Amino acid sequence: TNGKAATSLPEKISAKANPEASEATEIAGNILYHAKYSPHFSPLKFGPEQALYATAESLRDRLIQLWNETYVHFNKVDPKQTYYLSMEYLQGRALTNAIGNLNLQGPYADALRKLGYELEEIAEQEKDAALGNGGLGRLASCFLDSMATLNLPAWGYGLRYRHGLFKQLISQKGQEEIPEDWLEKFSPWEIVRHDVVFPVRFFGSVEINPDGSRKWVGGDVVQALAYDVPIPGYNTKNTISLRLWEAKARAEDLDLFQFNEGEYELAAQLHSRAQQICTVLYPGDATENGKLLRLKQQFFLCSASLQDIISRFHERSTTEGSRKWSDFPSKVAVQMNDTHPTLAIPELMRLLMDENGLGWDEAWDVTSRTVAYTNHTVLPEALEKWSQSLMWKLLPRHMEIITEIDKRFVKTIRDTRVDLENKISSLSILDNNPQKPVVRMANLCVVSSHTVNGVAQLHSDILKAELFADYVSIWPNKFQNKTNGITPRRWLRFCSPELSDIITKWLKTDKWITDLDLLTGLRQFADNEELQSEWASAKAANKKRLAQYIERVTGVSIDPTSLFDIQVKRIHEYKRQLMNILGVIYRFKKLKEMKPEERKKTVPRTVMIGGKAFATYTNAKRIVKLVNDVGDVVNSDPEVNEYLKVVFVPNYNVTVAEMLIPGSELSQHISTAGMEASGTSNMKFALNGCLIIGTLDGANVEIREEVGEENFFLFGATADQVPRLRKEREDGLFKPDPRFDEAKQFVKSGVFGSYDYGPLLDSLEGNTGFGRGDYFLVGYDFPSYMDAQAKVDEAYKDRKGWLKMSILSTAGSGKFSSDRTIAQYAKEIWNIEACPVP
Ligand code: NBG
Repeated sequence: TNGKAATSLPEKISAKANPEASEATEIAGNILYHAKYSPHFSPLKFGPEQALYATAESLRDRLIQLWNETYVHFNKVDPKQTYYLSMEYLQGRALTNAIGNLNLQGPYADALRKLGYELEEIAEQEKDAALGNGGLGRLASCFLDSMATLNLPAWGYGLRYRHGLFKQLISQKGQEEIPEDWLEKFSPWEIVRHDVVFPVRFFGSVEINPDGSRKWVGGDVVQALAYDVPIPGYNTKNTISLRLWEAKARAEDLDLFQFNEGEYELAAQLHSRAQQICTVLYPGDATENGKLLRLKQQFFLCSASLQDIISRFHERSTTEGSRKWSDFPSKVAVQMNDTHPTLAIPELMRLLMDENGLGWDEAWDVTSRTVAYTNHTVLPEALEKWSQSLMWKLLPRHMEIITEIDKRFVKTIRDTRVDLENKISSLSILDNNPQKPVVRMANLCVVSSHTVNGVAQLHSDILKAELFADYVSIWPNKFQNKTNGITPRRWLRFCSPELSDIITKWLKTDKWITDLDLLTGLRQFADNEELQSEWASAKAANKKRLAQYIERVTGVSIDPTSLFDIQVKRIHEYKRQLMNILGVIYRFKKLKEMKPEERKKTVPRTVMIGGKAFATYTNAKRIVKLVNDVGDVVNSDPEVNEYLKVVFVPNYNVTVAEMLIPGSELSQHISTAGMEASGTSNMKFALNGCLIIGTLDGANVEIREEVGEENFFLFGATADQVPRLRKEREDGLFKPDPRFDEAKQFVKSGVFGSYDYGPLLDSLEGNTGFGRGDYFLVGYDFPSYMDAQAKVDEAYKDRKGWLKMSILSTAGSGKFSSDRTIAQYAKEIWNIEACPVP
């Protein structure tokens, strides 16, 4: 590219005769217009960054138009609409995605070329919107893409965090966190809506009116201001909204008197308190203050969104006053993404009763027919429980309502189910244990929602059999499964155009992009040599691109012909990155012991591990450090580094995933069975023709069914064996495999540096008093894991066999489109229908 030549604004754009070219000319003119007249940059400069913003703004014009058309159409048709409430969205970059969904790839690339840039180079300038932690947030973003693509009347609601998920820096100390700054300049994708503002109250007290009705008064009131991010569907006009709330103080909250007295901080205290609410994603909640702030965030999302939903319910009334509240559930569906938005329940009750005069029974009927709850984990530490005293302080009216919901629920059980009498203490919403009285948010969700779902078949089965078993006996029809999915646009079409083109060529259609089941059509060609060779060269190109990226960000040069083995996800003990690296350590030791000619017979591997550890999760941070230390030693070992490289990929995020996944050949999804609710990167890898080594956990089970068991490297205990194995492990009845001991010993011997790995390794021991007696069963699963890895090496030696498995993996991934998932939610939970803009 000639980026340098174009740092000042081009004077003229040459037009050509054909229509594509004229569209490109128009777009180029548009981009220039924004470069000149948007107030953000000096109009004389046109570097890559200016080009990005101007390009994005030119696209935004189109998106706003489509967004408006969609809004007007929905208002006219007045369909039932879904509102997806989520504390997290991991949107990643938007430029390539918007251009791709609007099918403007060619014209935009041409337009930018006229201005001296390549589209890819400009796309590279964009920062990720990382308003989420991991799978749960990325799922929400995939869902938005599918809702828009399926023309569903559906919107997302979230928070506009000033700083998204931290940036991960790897130093000699291991992981360091630095604040992320996606709004440093500004985001070209959001439209601030000064006309959409709602008050949200905190603290205060409850007043009883003469007629017995109640009113929440006093406390602090902050303003929720809407920012709309338009979400275009693929190949459709429908463009929906991700509405993100920002917290603002009111002008009158500034104490001018104090300010003029020179007490600036005091004067602006309400401003700074309002500002705190959306400052960071997931503020640490170890302190009381931290807990209070998180609870404020959750309530802020729920209150603003519900007020907005109710005002739209009124707005769409055709004739004044024609709306009946009992119609609300046939116009509105609210989906709670995990328990974080649980406060939507008491807030809707409050708005209906206190602000709109409904009685309890009517309000309860409306609320419980409107809300539904998705559970995303069975890990006890992630099931939210809020202190009752904190809740009374921050949300006194809501605690009254929750107490009443609980009282009525318990009474119904006592009256109708004597057999559950001794279960009441665990089924109730309030846990009144005098040591630590809490509100169990998951229980509130189950009691109040019309539908509860898990996110993969195994997970949903576990919810029904264990976590929510007694509720199932009360409401057998309340519980469903909705296996997660991923958008095939971002996760195949746009991140791997080479492979996509091959698929389109062999299927003779590109309809698979919105009908992913069509991929099964590839099965008949899995043995075809021509397809295999095209497949191999697309994969090779993606691997080469990945190798260049790795070298650029880590300085480690990797062999693009080695087997690329990847594990990327949040670092957590249950996900067992520790098992992966212990396997690598064992492999390294064996390679060291081999004679050179023996080594030559092995399959060269590059193991890449990436992911962020929660800032205060010590063992997870130790794992990050260990992977980096092992990498340092292995990669600089001249005897071995031709056959093994170990890379820690820093700052894993959506954009890094888009680079890694297309270049992967083997990926690891190796959680202790029963602990990973679904997993969604497993689906992305499989879709990109990457083989999985994994346990029978989460969606792995269904992926293996779909791609065929001969195309999946399975190992490990099953979920139903886990409790017994844990018991045996604790009781000292477990005999470790010698390979497991050897790998741990090797670390202890100090080969990987002087860092004290004692506490980390102790967590893998039976009952030593440290750790949890190998709670995650790394020791138990290690031998079968190593055996499965040996099978991987054997399989990789057979190039044709491997390519066939790779093709079959893609061919079997159709089920995992989020279009399928969302179509099921629409039909089986929300009861909504498509509403395409004509
Ligand atoms: C996560 C699970 C994953 C699952 C995603 C999306 C939470 C609480 N849960 O297994 O751990 O894929 O949700 O459903 O983040």
